[in-house]
Amino acid sequence: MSNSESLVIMPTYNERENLPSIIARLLVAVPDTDVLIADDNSPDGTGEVADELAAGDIHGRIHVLHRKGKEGLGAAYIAGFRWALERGYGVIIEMDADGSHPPESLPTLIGAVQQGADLAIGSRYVPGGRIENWPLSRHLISRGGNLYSKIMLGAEVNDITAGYRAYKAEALASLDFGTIDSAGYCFQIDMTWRLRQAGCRIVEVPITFVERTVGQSKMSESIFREAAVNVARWGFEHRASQLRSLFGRS
Ligand SMILES: Nc1nc2c(ncn2[C@@H]2O[C@H](COP(=O)(O)OP(=O)(O)OP(=O)(O)O)[C@@H](O)[C@H]2O)c(=O)[nH]1
Ligand SMILES: [Mg+2]
Repeated sequence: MSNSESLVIMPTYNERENLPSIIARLLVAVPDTDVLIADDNSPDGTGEVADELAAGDIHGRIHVLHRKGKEGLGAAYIAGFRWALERGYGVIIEMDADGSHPPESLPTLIGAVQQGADLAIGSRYVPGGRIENWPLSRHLISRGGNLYSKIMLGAEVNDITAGYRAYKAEALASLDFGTIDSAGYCFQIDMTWRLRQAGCRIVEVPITFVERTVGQSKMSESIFREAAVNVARWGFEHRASQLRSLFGRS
């Protein structure tokens, strides 16, 4: 067991230019937090950069999970969650490596979980939340995705697709990871929906989201389609189960 109470999981695929600076900022913002870099054998050598960062940290806070190949964000996070739960961390955080998620917001996110939230979402769509340097098309996609999820699922979460978030370990441990196969940002909706269905306490804290300046986005049409189809299915299943209970059948 580590001395740290919290662990930041950072999935990486071709982020060698972003990784050193984001890790440096993170360790300044939360010096008593550990980091797990979950790299999918990035062709650009991000995995080796991660190993060098780990070797260079005299406090031993940086850990690296080398995975075989690109399997998507969701699979990398699930491997990271298992790693974290085996080691007894109390607060487990998701964070991108591309600089979009300011490490300076980590104390607020971690604090929200320590004060009783099961999931604290770093939200762009609550008062105080902001987005920097997005073209109109990205605003429309993100707003549209959240609105669609709200209508389909009826969940009162303003930024359900957000990838910057902190979980209480017990809440994560209650989930059956084996049944989660969402790969893209649909994974974030999936996680939120499962916790909400389980009656968990979800809060949103405002963050400033900054568009990446270096490296390439992995956003794709198939990731978009996966989210649209899955959210519609979950919404339908939810409404069907509400109807069944209304008519007294389980
Ligand atoms: N391990 C692993 N990490 C991934 C994979 N796909 C994306 N990532 C990482 O997940 C984080 C988010 O991915 P991005 O490409 O920024 O995707 P996004 O944030 O939805 O898209 P943008 O907003 O355009 O940047 C980054 O740290 C990526 O390096 C993957 O298949 N495996
Ligand atoms: Mg990004």
